[in-house]
Amino acid sequence: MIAPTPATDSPRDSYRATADTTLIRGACPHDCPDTCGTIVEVEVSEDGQRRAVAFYGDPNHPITNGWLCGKVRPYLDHVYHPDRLIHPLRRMGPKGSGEWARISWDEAIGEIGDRWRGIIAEHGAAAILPYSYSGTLGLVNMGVSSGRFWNRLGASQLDRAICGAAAEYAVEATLGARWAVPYADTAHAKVILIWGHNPASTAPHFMPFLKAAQRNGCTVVVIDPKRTRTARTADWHVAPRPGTDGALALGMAHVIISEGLHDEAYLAAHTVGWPELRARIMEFPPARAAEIAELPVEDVIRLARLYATSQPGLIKIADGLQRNHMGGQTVRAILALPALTGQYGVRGGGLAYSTSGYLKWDGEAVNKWHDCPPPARAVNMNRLGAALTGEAADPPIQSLFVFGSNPAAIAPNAALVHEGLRREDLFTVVHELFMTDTAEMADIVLPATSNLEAPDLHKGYGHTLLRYNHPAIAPLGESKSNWDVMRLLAAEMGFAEPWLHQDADAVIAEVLAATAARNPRLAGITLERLKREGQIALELDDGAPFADGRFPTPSGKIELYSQRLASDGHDPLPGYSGKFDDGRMDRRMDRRRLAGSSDISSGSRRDDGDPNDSRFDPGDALSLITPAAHHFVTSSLANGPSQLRGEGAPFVEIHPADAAARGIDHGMMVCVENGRGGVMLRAVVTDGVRPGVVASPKGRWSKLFGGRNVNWTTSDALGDFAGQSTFHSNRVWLRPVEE
Ligand SMILES: Nc1nc2c(c(=O)[nH]1)N[C@H]1C(S)=C(S)[C@@H](COP(=O)(O)OP(=O)(O)OC[C@H]3O[C@@H](n4cnc5c(=O)[nH]c(N)nc54)[C@H](O)[C@@H]3O)O[C@H]1N2
Ligand SMILES: Nc1nc2c(c(=O)[nH]1)N[C@H]1C(S)=C(S)[C@@H](COP(=O)(O)OP(=O)(O)OC[C@H]3O[C@@H](n4cnc5c(=O)[nH]c(N)nc54)[C@H](O)[C@@H]3O)O[C@H]1N2
Ligand code: SF4
Ligand SMILES: [Mo]
Repeated sequence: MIAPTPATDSPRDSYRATADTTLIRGACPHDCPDTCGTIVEVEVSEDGQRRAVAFYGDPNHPITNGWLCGKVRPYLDHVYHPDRLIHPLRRMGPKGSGEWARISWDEAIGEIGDRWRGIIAEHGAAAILPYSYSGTLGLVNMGVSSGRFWNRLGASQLDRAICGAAAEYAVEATLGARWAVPYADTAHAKVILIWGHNPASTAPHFMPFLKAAQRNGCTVVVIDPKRTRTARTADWHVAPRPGTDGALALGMAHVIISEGLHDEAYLAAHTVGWPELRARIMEFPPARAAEIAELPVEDVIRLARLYATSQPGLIKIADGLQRNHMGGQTVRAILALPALTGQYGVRGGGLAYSTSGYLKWDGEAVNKWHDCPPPARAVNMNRLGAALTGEAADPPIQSLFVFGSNPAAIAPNAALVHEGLRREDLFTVVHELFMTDTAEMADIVLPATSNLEAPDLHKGYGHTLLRYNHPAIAPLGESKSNWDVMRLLAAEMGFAEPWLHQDADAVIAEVLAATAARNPRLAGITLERLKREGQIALELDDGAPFADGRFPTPSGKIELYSQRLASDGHDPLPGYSGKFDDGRMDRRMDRRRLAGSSDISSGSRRDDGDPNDSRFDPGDALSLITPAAHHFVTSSLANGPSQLRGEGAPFVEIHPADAAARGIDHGMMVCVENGRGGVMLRAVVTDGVRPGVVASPKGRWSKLFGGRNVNWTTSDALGDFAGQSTFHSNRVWLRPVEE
């Protein structure tokens, strides 16, 4: 397939094409709100071979603006990496031994079919678990490939709650939809609270807009236990203890109400539950909030006054903030602040979380539920280790099919995940570009295409642009896209439904048409136009989100008191429960305890720990957060030479006072451990983390660094809402080790 070249007559034309190359438009597939427009420069040899020779940001994409982040700029090194998997492989030695034999696709798919038919006969199709997440965010290769075939098969459903489930639930319950202030409207803000979010690394194209706002006189505050790259550019960095933001927000609300800075008229007109919330807020005087968050009370008061008196006031959050036991209620408490001050619907004020709610693909077109057996039981992806070692008992998981994810490196409680993956009776297939920590544990490895090699459609979650990804080059070796593998598996399993055999473009056209029939924001946006024009913006009203004062909740108002939460068994008011990880619990003890339990949704069993383990004195515990690495996207790109150079050796940041108390010097190797496991990291002694907190970025490939990463310590307990992961609720103990 030869993709068309982009238009070259645009007013801002600065493409670098030469007479010998073709330019192909694409979209960055990574889990990042910016969803950049990319340009691939392709050389076509005389015999028709296509080779990508340059890769850069599209100058005609209004968010990308001609530049890509440092992670993705060297993308051609990723595409042409010498370690790319290019043939299917079958395991020869014991699991994880690295002994492989090359096999054909026919053999690979035939063997998968044979194994699955046997498993289905004995246990039913629910004994097969697909595990996929954010390797690509494309409609076809993520959404549709994670739905249709698996639903038709009757496999276990995967509850995809590893990232932002609690915030999504909280925002939808409170405001009715995930709508966000556009990046460009940041210019109108007079104060911006960037709360538990690090856009300098995780949404880099927001930063020029933030700087422009600052030049306009906007005050920027970053609230983060770590002095991140974003915090360094802020006017004020506030560093609370992790997990205490709910109390901080309620304490700020207390100040706002006590000083009469709230907007009674707005609250009366646009909210439900204001009197009840008011009573709740009264439980959090600033002194109490300050004590919980371990901040000076003056800072709580100052922050509240600053936010309530500088308007428009924008609060920008992402998902790192809520990866703890109280993440959902934390977000609820924060969402109450713009309601108190009447900032929803004000241009440049209110909330910037995600734009995902403007366009949700038609679920039926994506998943074909009506043509499939009833959904089988769901397995929470955060509980993978537990599920593989007995928690998912009826039926037991006998086969795991991983694509677009690297659970051996990114899932919590890694020791238990590995214990599960080592099971001799577990038939594991991994579809990957590289021999990741997860692929190493497979029985069959299938080679996957990179983003340059397969078509797809992308929508941003930080903006409202849609962009088609034209394939630029042929698949490397024998690699195949996720969707092409689903089509092969469907044929192997004898499923004749045409919606399991369409090509990617037909899938896109169908989902677009089905979605457009219900969502006027897609009016007139067709596959043909997307292929021709580059990005197309959704049709949105001109005003700020919620400018008409209507919220798509059941009441039509902001639900400060949420009946939906009450019905789901949660505190219907924003609150703060003070629930933290214990850290002492041994993972095996936990599993034995679980053997008698059928409840996989509660996280409470983590609370009691093993108080007898003398290594773990509660008085010496530190709180470990594992934020985004600047140079990787979780574990994607974390095997790239320039990304690895940028990130350096795996490290943990620790405050000088905490380091001194443990005899840790800058540069020493330290053991970071708790009852779940441990990892060796290089100590970086810095006041860039607050006392009591240590920080080590997520995403390391264990196999490159002694076989372990920080997820050997993280907890697989679930958070307050929607089965949320709790990576940042993690208690650890540090000690120096001999080298
Ligand atoms: N460079 C890069 N970009 C990425 C990713 C990546 O791995 N690398 N990952 C992508 C993905 S999957 C996601 S979900 C997004 C995440 O985007 P972000 O949410 O911006 O990223 P995180 O680093 O996970 O978390 C943000 C910040 O929250 C802080 N934090 C942790 N716990 C707390 C707390 O209790 N309170 C407060 N106030 N702050 C807290 C951390 O120190 C961190 O600086 O980024 C995406 N973009
Ligand atoms: N300690 C700690 N761990 C965390 C987090 C944390 O905050 N702390 N954050 C969590 C979060 S927010 C997230 S979203 C998850 C992300 O975890 P994952 O969703 O697993 O994402 P990646 O680590 O990027 O791994 C994606 C894999 O998919 C592969 N891939 C890319 N494109 C394709 C494709 O087209 N087809 C196939 N078959 N494979 C492809 C890549 O090579 C890569 O190995 O990690 C979580 N892990
Ligand atoms: S990771 Fe984000 S900032 Fe980097 S190129 Fe992709 S979309 Fe753009
Ligand atoms: Mo994520």
